Amino acid sequence: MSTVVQLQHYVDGAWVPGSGSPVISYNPARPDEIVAQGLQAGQTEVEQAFTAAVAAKSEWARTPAHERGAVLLRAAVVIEQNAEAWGLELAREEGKTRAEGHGEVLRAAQIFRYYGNDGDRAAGEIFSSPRRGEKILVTRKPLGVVGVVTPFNFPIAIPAWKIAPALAYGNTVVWKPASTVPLLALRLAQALEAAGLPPGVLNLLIGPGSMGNAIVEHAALDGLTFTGSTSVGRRLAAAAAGRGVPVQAEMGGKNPAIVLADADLNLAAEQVMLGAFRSAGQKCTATSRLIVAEPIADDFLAMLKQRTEAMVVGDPTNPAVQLGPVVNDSARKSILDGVAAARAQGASVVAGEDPYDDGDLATGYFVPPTILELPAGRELDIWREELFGPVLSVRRAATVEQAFELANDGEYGLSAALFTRDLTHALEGMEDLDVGILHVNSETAGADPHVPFGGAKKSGYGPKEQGAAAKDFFTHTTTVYLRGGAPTP
Ligand code: UN1
Repeated sequence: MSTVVQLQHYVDGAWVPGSGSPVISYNPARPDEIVAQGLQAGQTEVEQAFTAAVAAKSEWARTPAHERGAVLLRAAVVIEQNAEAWGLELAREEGKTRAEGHGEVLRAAQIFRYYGNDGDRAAGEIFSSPRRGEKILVTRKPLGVVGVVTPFNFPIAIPAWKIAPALAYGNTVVWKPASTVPLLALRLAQALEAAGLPPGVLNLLIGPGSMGNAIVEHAALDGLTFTGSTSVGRRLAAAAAGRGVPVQAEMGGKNPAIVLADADLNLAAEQVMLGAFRSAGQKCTATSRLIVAEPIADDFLAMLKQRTEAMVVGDPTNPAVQLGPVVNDSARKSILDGVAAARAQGASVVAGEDPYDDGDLATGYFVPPTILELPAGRELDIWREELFGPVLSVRRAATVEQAFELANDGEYGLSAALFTRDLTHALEGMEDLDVGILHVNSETAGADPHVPFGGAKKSGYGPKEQGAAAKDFFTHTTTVYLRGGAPTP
């Protein structure tokens, strides 16, 4: 039995116990096991965090970008050195497999390394002027104090995507991670502390959802970046916009994989399985819809059924396990309710058992990997609503055009995967699929730190994340019309 970690908050360079109500995080594979516990932050800590972030902001903004980057690079080393141990903690607290947990921690290090080096890249632009003796410069400045609100499903990678660029570009941060999976937030703050981040530049508050409101309503807030559910994201974005605060929100997805008749079916089956079931489907980029060409549909569904039934479900810290639990009991209930509703509305089960009702899989928050085929020509909620679990809905398409129409059906447009060996179809997909991220012959999830990440349509709001796109959110530009005076004699 591992030790219980004591949760604390990081405010103005010090670890503090918090003045709010108790918070406990459990192992979702064995809910009688406590992973971490402590007291939540309260309004007192929110005030202290903002005071510290405001006090630190001008000095951090003035620190040369190279020096800010050096702190991030040192943090990357600390994260990497701890990747095994923190990856295991992540698997224990969130429920993704140990290999995925380890991979996520390494990914956080990679993100810190990318932004750590950004201080040595271009810092602005220079234009010619229509007037003699003048140059026009576009320089960048940090927003100031940025609120960072992050979800449970990538408890270190998503914070890294937001915090690394926020700090690299000279902002100070007040950060509220999801209180259901708080442990990796502590680890990230510890890495930055060990790397020599000055006090007040990053403030970590573990608190309830309502703390997101306290952050967005705070008078000292200069920007807000959020990843999480559509309903919370829209509410926070509206509140931020109402106060004139710039906002970046990454929200829902209902991402399709489209398997055309000419696809490499083994590759497509392997990738659809990864997209649908890794992290138990708890990714905004997970594959939750499959659109399969009619002529190959029976064969392809048989391949998926066989692979789904062979999946090893269990404690994610066991290296043989491929699918762990979902994050908590209410997630399990809402996913199972969604499956039951789809079945009641006419969906048929391609693969998937009834809910686990005895043994460890019933005690933990496990959901059987499930594939449902939806009846043609009928509207089912599961086709449009994000379940955030290991559930894939399937429809057949008679033509490529119909496949793309089905893929574009819905309010989200985060990512899509297109499986084809025909270049013409790949090019048509690039043109016609209304998404922020398109994978040709790979799964819908995955993101590299040096390129933009984010959705089309209602999946996101505000500038995209990562790569050069992050700069658009975390800085504002000043256009400088630069002339000299008369030459001194
Ligand atoms: C990935 O696809 O590997 O909330 C990352 C999410 C996304 C991150 C996806 N913002 O799931």
